[in-house]
Amino acid sequence: MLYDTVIRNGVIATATDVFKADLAITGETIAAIGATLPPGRREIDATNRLVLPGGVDVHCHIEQLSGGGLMNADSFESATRSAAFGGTTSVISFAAQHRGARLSTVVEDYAALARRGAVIDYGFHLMVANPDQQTVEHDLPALIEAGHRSVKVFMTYDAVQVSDQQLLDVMLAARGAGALVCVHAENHGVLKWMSERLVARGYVLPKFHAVSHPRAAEVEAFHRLIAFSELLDQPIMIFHVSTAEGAAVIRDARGRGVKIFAETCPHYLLMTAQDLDRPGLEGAKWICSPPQRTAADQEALWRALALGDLQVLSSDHAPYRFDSSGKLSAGDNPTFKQMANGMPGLELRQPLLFDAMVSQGRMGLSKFVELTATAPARIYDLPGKGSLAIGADADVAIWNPERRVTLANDLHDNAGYNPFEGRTVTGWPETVLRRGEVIVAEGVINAAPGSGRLLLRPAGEATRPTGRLSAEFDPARNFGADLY
Ligand code: DUC
Ligand code: ZN
Ligand code: ZN
Ligand code: ZN
Repeated sequence: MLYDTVIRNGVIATATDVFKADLAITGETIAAIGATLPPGRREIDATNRLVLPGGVDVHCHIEQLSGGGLMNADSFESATRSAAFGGTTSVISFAAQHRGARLSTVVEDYAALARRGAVIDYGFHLMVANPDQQTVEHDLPALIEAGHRSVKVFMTYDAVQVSDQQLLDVMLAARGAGALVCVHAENHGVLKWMSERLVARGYVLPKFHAVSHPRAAEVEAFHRLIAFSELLDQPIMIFHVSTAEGAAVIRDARGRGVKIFAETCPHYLLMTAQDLDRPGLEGAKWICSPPQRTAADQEALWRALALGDLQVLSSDHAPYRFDSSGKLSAGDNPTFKQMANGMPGLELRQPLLFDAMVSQGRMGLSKFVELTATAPARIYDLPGKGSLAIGADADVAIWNPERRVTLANDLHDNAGYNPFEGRTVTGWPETVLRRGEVIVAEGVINAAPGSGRLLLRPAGEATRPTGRLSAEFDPARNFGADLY
């Protein structure tokens, strides 16, 4: 029997093991992993290379209309192409509802865009901004049951935020249908109050964006959200943790048995609020929410990742060009409040983290694989993704651990700038396979737009309540009142 492809003589890494072996592919899946496998129609020499699962980036905004009505800079084609160049082979992006839009239509629209452009496999978070009765009682459960097993809500941003009551509605609907609830958690009132005072006094430069998001706003929203999770016994994912205090709140809640997950992103580990402080409006390129914080926060986040308090590393890819179509859409003298939030991150998420974790020795190869591929695939129930195992999808990235690259303004997304330009990293994904097909080799991509596939997800472990309802939430049992 002849395999389709054999990747030979590499060092294979999973979230638990690192070992030298050949890896064979038949069709779209991994057929064998072993010491000396028989030949394949195609042989890939991986001597002195690492053979890793393709990265799984579960937080990226692609071809998405922002709350402010601004289209982000990427199409599914440009975003997923850039992901592939960085060794990432699966994404979860957002089907983003706006007020007045019907969620089921929104999902159809985003799915059509992805079907046309995506070059890697993709799933959707159901982003709810209009939790009316039709959404909460009909569309949301139906879409969850159809395999979109995660819901996203914002606790801030005027155009998309949900109230506490609405958040509870969405969480209860997710609980009924079986979905993880992902949340952008910052206190809306604090952000508004701070930014209005800053702008009124003329503090409008990009660096004041960081000032306008006090760390207490994150801490307060985490506490409130966790209280809701505890009340309803509904699992949640806290997006983009940025502060030491926020990580501590999560650790504390997990310690008392609340089922919550959390992520952080490369920019919170590798940047600080100083990155916003540049001449003129230049700092707008680094505006994202929550903002970058301090070196002490970086250390606390690394520690939280090492301890398992945070389980996922995502990019929060949200590309806007540094021109009137994006960051500078509000005219000549914009305030930080009018500048689109977000940075491109899909392409460099893995190279930056490989360098920080593996090359600089912070955590090691298996932890890198776990945080950037295996854990996100498990928590979000992406079938066949995130690990190298027999029967799994043959999504493979072959890394040269010695290659040094000075990052330039040459990313394959459409943001037009690289927020990490000028840094040097060691370790680079040179060859990338998606379901057995070589899609990146020698700096060239070969993947047809639309060849990526929609990932529908079963209701997995992360979506399941613990089964320990708080007394208040179970009035039927306690008081004979049927509220749900
Ligand atoms: N913040 C968000 O909440 N979403 C997209 C990007 C960002 O910076
Ligand atoms: Zn229906
Ligand atoms: Zn967010
Ligand atoms: Zn985001």
